[in-house]
Amino acid sequence: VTTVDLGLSHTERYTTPLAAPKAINLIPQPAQLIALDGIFSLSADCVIAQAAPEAAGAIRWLQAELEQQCDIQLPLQRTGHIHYQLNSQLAASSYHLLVEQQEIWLQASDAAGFVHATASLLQLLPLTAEPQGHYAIPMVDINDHPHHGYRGMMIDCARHFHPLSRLKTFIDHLARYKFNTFHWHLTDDEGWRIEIDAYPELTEIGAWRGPNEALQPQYSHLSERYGGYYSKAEIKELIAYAADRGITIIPEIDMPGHCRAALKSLPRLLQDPDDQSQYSGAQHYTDNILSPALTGTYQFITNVLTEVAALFPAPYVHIGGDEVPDGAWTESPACQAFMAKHGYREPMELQSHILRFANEVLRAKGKRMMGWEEVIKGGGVDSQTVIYSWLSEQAGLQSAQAGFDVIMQPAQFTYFDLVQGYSPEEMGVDWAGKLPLDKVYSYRPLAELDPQDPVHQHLLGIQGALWCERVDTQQRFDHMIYPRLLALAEVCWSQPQLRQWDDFSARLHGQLHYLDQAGVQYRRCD
Ligand code: TNX
Repeated sequence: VTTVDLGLSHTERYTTPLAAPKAINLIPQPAQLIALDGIFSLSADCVIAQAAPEAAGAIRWLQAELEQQCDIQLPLQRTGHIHYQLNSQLAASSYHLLVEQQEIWLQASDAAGFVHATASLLQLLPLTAEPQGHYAIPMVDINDHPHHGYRGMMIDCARHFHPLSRLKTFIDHLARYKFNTFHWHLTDDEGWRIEIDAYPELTEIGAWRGPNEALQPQYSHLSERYGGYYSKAEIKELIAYAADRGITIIPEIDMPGHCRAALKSLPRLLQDPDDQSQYSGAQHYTDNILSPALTGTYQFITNVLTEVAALFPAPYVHIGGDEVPDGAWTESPACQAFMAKHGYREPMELQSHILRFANEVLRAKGKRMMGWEEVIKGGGVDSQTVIYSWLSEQAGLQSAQAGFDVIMQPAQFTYFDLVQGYSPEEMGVDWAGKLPLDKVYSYRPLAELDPQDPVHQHLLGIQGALWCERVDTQQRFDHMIYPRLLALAEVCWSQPQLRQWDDFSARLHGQLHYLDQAGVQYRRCD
């Protein structure tokens, strides 16, 4: 065993992976890794020992991955070589992984810990078998725990529809890199992607573009319908699939802005016929905002959120709340009367009115509301609302200082729709600058704050986001996400003092071989 002293306390003693007998390229970097001499030979003769119910999902995931990667089907029997053991001494989400010559031990105190231990084991698995047919897993002793509790990725499935199979593969990768949350952006101006029993129009109309349809005139030249939605059965399937892999799915129903698909699908309920307001949002839509003055708006919110709350087991629902532009609601007699009735002076108070209503619906269903940072405008929402800060690091700091729990998703460091290099052919937007891999890696949330400042308690974690205005194919999806996802994984998980760019780049090469084998069309590194 070669131990390298990095000047850390003895509890943080760390062995650099470079000292391992075989290259160990774990991402994210674990808190403590000791490389041992020798290998465990994994073959079709290996057996997984039956374990506590907390390990059931992780075991199913291990079996699925080994079948896919190695064509090996490991049985589950009373005794075996691979042991999932409950260890109540370990903190939530942390794990101990010990690979010995004859046995593998995965210890955790909860389902999340077992999944993360499995992720490390899967990363130790070589890409090719030895000539004798077995896979040589290097012997290691790993003690590991996450730095940030919430480690998420948002995918915009509204601007373009991503088929369920694409999302499943993506969830496999989220789990492999120890994320624990998938934020599912299901509705927007360009599409409504979730089946709602109360309003079949939302998916009959709102999920499709072209030919000759009202939703997106610029796509009316298309000769075939283009788009899609997720049925409730498919959503349940994805929730269960993600749950095995330790991933919670948080649904987002964006309101009161970004609602064009809903408005065009349900004009009888949602359209204010006398609204002459002139506005144009960030994406130039002039007709995408729910009206606070229509009873239909509240019926719609109640019915949709009730079905969403029943479908998703997560304790949270995200209600959007972003990008309502100036000018909204200003030239509507109904909105003016509504403002006078409630004594509101600013149009933004109307947004708060709608969001507070949504919050009541969710609270009655036992759910906590989440929203983009603009939800604190115009009188704002309940202080229990979780705020996703996206415009800047500074805005996140302010929300946390105001007492909100925050998820940091600053565009400058976490928006994977941003270009990632300097060539003019580079795909992506640059309204928040360029976002090369090393910039993602450099992100430190709330770094300006004194480490002892109690405001840190309001930082729940970090999220990356793929907005998909321009992401319509698997190739583009992969190109924008990978390998930046791996840099973000380490930002989310690893202890800050263990994060070193050169070391990460070296380990990344090992992971890129895996992505190649898995057919991921990642952006080549410079
Ligand atoms: C801002 S971030 C948006 C999205 C866009 C994205 C493009 C946020 C809450 N809203 O609607 O797709 O910028 O980068």
